[in-house]
Amino acid sequence: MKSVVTTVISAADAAGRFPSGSDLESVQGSIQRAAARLEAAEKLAAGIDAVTKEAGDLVFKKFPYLKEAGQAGENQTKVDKCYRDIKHYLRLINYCLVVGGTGPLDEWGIAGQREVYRALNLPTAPYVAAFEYTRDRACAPRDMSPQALVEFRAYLDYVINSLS
Ligand SMILES: CCC1=C(C)/C(=C/C2=NC(=C\c3[nH]c(/C=C4\NC(=O)[C@H](C)[C@H]4CC)c(C)c3CCC(=O)O)/C(CCC(=O)O)=C2C)NC1=O
Repeated sequence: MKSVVTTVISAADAAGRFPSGSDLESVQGSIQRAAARLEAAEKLAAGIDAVTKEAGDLVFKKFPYLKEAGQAGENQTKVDKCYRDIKHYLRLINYCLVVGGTGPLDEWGIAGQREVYRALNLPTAPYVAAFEYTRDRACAPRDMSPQALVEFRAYLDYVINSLS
């Protein structure tokens, strides 16, 4: 799985050299932020059901048309899949916080997502709204420390950008 460490090592290996000073600086920067990331991962895991519910509720409040016939939230099965999708992304964000890189999101969440949503006729704006809401609602020190919140928000922004 891709992380800052594997990325640096494989780039150096491909070039047949030792990691450079700036390579090592980026590894060191990531390790220095590890405590904040692990705190964010722990707090997110503890609150994942509540965070998912709030974000999903926001989606159907902000886009009530989704519950109309023929739309992506027209029945309970589809509504449940929507909340499930939000939780999938949050779980992948949790993995990224642990790994210290975007590998889990890139490999399991983002690769192919556009094709899937296009094929299923799912609008992406509601996903964006869900994660923007989560990003803006999360608050330090109530939910986690300011440093942990920076790390959590960075991956939320990464998901938002991938869907925007
Ligand atoms: C781990 C990474 C991962 C992701 C991200 C993922 C997404 C994902 N969401 C799906 C479906 C779905 N996703 C939704 C979601 C929504 N409904 C709404 O009203 C909103 C617009 C939206 C929530 C924000 C719906 C309704 C379906 C079913 C669509 C259908 O059957 O027509 C499907 C098709 C397979 C299925 O029906 O389960 C995938 C692959 N699967 C994965 O494994």
